[in-house]
Amino acid sequence: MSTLERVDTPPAGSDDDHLVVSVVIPCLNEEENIEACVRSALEVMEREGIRGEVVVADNNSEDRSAEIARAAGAHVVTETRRGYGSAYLAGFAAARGKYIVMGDADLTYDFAEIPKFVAELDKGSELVMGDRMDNIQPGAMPWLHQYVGNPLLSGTLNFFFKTGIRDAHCGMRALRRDVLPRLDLRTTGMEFASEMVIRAGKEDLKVSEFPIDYHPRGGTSKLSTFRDGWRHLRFLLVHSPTHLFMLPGFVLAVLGTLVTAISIAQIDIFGRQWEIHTTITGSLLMIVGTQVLALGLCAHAYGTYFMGEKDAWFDRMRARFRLEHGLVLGGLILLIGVTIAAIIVGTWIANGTGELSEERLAVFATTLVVVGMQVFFSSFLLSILGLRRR
Ligand SMILES: Nc1nc2c(ncn2[C@@H]2O[C@H](COP(=O)(O)OP(=O)(O)OP(=O)(O)O)[C@@H](O)[C@H]2O)c(=O)[nH]1
Ligand SMILES: [Mg+2]
Repeated sequence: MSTLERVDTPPAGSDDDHLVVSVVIPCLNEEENIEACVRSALEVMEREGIRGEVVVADNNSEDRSAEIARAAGAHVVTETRRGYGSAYLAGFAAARGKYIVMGDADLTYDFAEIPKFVAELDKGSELVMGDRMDNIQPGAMPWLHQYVGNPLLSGTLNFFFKTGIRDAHCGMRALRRDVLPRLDLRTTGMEFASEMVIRAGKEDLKVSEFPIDYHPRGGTSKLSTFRDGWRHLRFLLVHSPTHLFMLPGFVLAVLGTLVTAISIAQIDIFGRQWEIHTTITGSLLMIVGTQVLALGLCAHAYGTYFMGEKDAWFDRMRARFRLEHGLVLGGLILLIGVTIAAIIVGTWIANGTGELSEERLAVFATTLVVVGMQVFFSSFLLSILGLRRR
């Protein structure tokens, strides 16, 4: 018997299931803890009259986790590809309940909270998050995670994606199983926790959050502080071209333009004029800023056309601007650069091709030519990315 009330329930995968809850537990070498986790989840559901099952997604554990989980009453599925996300994806595929409650196999979370998660889903939430932040028991979380890693990653996630979730990496959460196709989760590692919250935000799911306790772990941690922290951060960055490219690109381009303008106009700052070295710095900043902006636009286009991202800002931009606008803008910038260069050469010839000391202006003219070409060709690349769009 792998589930409660299995007797009258149809086989796995059937739509006629009447199971309300599937508790899905990812498990990698947790033989010290898994029995207590499975039993407590089954017991609380039985006590509260919740028709439920426990699915243990075993990540090919090398210890006795799988057989212990099975003996304790869980339905065990094996996922050979390692990773927290891989384990969950396999567990979700096997789950049959209307709701899914997620929790680690390490006794850090209290499965007695299951009814509260169910009540929130019954009230209309589509994703319910636990919030550990005010109830972390002594020894439950290393200080580096509690005071640096978690606030930094949750802060970055909320700055980028405005989810408003306080504890975005909490491992105890619950969701309606029918929102899984909309979430379309894909990541295989610990960043799965971030992916779910971000996707829920993008899909405008009804999300609620309530405080839960976080207890010290049994057995050994599978979390690698820097590797897993970086996987989270990398995920946040590559899913937000606005913060990865557009903002830094904009700052670099504006700064470069300012620095170049100040040195060309010979404006005194700090009691001295900025000379050729400053112009070169400004010029390089302008070029790299333009490049980063162009990469950002291409990343937005890729997300919109190939990854089904709903990107209101990019949609407004592409409704307003066409390829020809980019070509005209690039051509204009290039033309201004060429004109300035022609004036420098013309004046020099008119003065009898003698001394030439228009370095700052020459750097500026060259910069405009380069930037103009960047805009021109990037516009074509953007257009190419949109060729196969539906
Ligand atoms: N890290 C990790 N966890 C896995 C993997 N496969 C399954 N798991 C399970 O996923 C859950 C989360 O892993 P934990 O080691 O508890 O990570 P954590 O909760 O972020 O950190 P702790 O504070 O140490 O509990 C546990 O139940 C693991 O057994 C895997 O490949 N990597
Ligand atoms: Mg854990």
